[in-house]
Amino acid sequence: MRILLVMDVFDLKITTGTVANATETFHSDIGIKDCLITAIGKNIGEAKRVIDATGKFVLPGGIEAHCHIEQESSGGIMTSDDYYSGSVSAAFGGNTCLIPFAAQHRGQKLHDVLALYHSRAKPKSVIDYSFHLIISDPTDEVINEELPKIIEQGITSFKIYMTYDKLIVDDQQMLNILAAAKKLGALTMIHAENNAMINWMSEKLIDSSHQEPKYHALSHPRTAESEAINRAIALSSFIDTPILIVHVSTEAGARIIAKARYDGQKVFGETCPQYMFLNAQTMDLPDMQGAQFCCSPPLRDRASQEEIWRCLQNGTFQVYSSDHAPYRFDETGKLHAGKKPPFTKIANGLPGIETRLPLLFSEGYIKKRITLNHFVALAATNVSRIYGLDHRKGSITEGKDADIAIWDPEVKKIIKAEDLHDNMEFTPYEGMQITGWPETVIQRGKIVIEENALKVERGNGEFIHRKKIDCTGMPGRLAPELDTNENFGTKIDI
Ligand code: DUC
Ligand code: ZN
Ligand code: ZN
Repeated sequence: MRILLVMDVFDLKITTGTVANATETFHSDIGIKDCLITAIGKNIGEAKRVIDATGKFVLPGGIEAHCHIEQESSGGIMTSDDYYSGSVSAAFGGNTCLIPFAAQHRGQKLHDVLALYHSRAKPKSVIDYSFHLIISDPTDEVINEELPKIIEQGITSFKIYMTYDKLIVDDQQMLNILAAAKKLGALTMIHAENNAMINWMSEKLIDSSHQEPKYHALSHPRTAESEAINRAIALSSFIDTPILIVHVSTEAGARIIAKARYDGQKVFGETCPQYMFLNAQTMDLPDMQGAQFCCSPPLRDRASQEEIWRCLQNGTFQVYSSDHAPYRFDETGKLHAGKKPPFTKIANGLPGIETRLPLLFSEGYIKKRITLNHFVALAATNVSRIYGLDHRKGSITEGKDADIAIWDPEVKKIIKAEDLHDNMEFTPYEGMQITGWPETVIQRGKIVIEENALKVERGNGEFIHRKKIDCTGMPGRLAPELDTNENFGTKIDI
């Protein structure tokens, strides 16, 4: 009896908050012991430490599932954030888990790529992490020998590019990767833009001396995105394997995803804050400042912002990620090719890992465009399921990691670059007024952020082994030409 009493003492208890998951909201205390949520209810017992969350929202820690941290671009430019500053910034923005990219450049072995990214993340990340693997060189050895080992190491998602001359995979290579993903239980993320259209437009613009940053937007036409999304879906549904189209910027692209889902194909969609909160007008700022807003796909117009919002509200997009790709406004980043480079030589990407959730909370939940539960789904729960983390993360449930963000829904802030914790000197969201911010962030029961201060050492984060994608309950069928019941019994080994 005595022993039981001792065991009942929690390491931490969060009391009287409004707790929300993706499916319910309730008032309850939460008990945490040995890194896990072990009790949810009233009168749950004593704790060594108590956090009074009266008037606060107690939510699952955010999972940032698309960010570029300590990653060299295909042009050899390093992001300004390493695993320390990137993870600290993520934590201040209410996240407790990251899935950045481990990028294979051509000629590299996957084993070496992963060893490199593990060595970057392990000593520095203050929150838990995994990696998505970028595949740019799908040789037979990569497909047949290396990928199976990667999956066994708990890395169960790949990203491929349909554009960028040094990353692009052609349609046949895509089929090889998609087939491997199907066999291995991986999800393939796709950067869908038509490379030829981009190169063709870029040449025309540069040849006619239109080289300022704003022309980056014109060089990536909307149709380049929709054509590539169509093709990606055609290829993946041919072999009936799930894909996720990342950073969708257009209504046309979103409609193709919505239709494919309606038609029973295994397709997920992601969008990002920049397509909801920004538009291409800022790319015309003087003195090269427009370079700060160059990302791919590019910012669109005001009407697009509304359309992307609508597709987030109606569920076309299940994933909302920052696509944090931080390049400073200097020769280490945006202006690496000189003080006034043509738009084709400006580093591509925007920072936003810390502002992702506060922007959605304020503009989405506070302004009643989404419910609190939908906010939680987009912050954490959907990606925990899609990317195989839900055995540990993504909801406030007994037995799961005690990864929790306590939000003050009333605090008002103005976003300023100087207040953020990434290694950037600008934010594209400078001056935006925000209501609500995460004030306490807890990882596996340990306080990471409290009273605007970091409370853990570098290396506090752990690598999380992810599950394979579970296609149970997803619609979709193999193309008849591949199906032995329909193709004269021909066995085609995919
Ligand atoms: N793709 C990304 O996913 N992020 C930044 C730039 C890009 O092209
Ligand atoms: Zn991309
Ligand atoms: Zn990205």
